[in-house]
Amino acid sequence: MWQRYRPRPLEIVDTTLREGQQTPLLHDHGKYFLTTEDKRDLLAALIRYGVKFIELFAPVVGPREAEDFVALRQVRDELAPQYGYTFLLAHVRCHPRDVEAAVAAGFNGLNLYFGISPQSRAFNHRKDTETIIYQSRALLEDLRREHPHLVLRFSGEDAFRTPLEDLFQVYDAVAPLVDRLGLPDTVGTATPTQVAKRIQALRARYPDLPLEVHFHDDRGLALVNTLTAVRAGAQYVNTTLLGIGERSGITSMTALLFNLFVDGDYDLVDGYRLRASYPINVLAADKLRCLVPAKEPVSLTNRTHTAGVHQGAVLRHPTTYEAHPLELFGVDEREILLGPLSGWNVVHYFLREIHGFPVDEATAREITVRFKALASRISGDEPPAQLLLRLAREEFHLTPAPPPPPQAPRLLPPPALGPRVQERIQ
Ligand code: HCA
Ligand code: CU
Repeated sequence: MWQRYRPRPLEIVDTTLREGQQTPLLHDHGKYFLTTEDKRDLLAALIRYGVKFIELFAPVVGPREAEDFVALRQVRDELAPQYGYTFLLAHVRCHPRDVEAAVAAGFNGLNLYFGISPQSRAFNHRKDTETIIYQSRALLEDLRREHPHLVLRFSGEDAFRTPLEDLFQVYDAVAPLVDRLGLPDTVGTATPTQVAKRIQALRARYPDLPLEVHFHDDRGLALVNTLTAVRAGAQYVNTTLLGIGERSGITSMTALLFNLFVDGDYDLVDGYRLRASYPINVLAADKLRCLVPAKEPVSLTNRTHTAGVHQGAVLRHPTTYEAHPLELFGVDEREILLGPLSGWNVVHYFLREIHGFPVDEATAREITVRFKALASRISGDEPPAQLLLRLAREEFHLTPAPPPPPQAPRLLPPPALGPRVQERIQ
């Protein structure tokens, strides 16, 4: 299968079900782990999205993971006729026992990792470079001999705190035995400049081996580092849905594809169902019992407007404050939140177009002055819409007119607000 697959210019190696399950958010929201059902749904969504490489925990991690693999393999097999084959990869330490269990379980490949950084060597496995090389080579030689069909990747954990000579020493030894080399920024220390340099150095030394990158977001640089790595020639990228992962997580899949698209790298996003980006984020958020994070670029947040000036302009023409084609990524609606910062435009729109009050612009401005004066009282007991309706009725003695004959709303050149927006604005 692997030998016959022609990798695309950018291959997402999704690790939502491995790295993603290490997110503290699962604890914050009292969920702790993804159920088998959750995992099946997420895997199916990723396969439909166009992801061909999925990283899972190795079976040695625990009985739950081992059992779930059987269910996940079934999902993959069921979807293969329609969506093509998806490679399920086990994330494993370079330990013969761990590796044997993953191979016996029926994984298509192994994402092997071994810490080479001074920190890993001193405080993690306590092995010197010679031992790392000896053990990794022995394991890989056996694997290559016994299971030539497996996809093999080798990563030096904490690669960006590993001196380049040390990385080269180990990678030189394993390179002839693997399908690709990984470069994980385990603790999120890397900067784009360092990333570009390292990728170039590895590309020059191993011109025939694809590189795989994995960036943690401790400095908030995961996305820009990933973009830099891809542009410097990394072909495989580890991502998760919503960017979830250990600590602040890694690169979000949809954030990456969205940015590549916005920058015009269409060949790199080819093969991914971009329109399913927002729905897949909502699915992941739902599984975590949270909302799509506000910092996720492919979010409804990025089509939500609260300040009066913004709202007025967006009602006139959305491009004033929406620069990106988020609708191509499945964010089909926008929200204009009626609230303490809203101006007369939205008050007018809300009362007239949504609630049918016969209110002219001058009255809308007067109502807005009252609404703003009382804005500090807005609370869960009397939310903004309720306050505004009360003012219109009680202080301005307005009553809604019978619904007008259907016609395009006056303020909106294109029909700018979706049904959901109307709900939110009410
Ligand atoms: C970890 C391991 C890892 C592995 C990445 C990889 C990292 O959880 O410590 O295998 O490429 O960030 O180094 O996620
Ligand atoms: Cu990681």
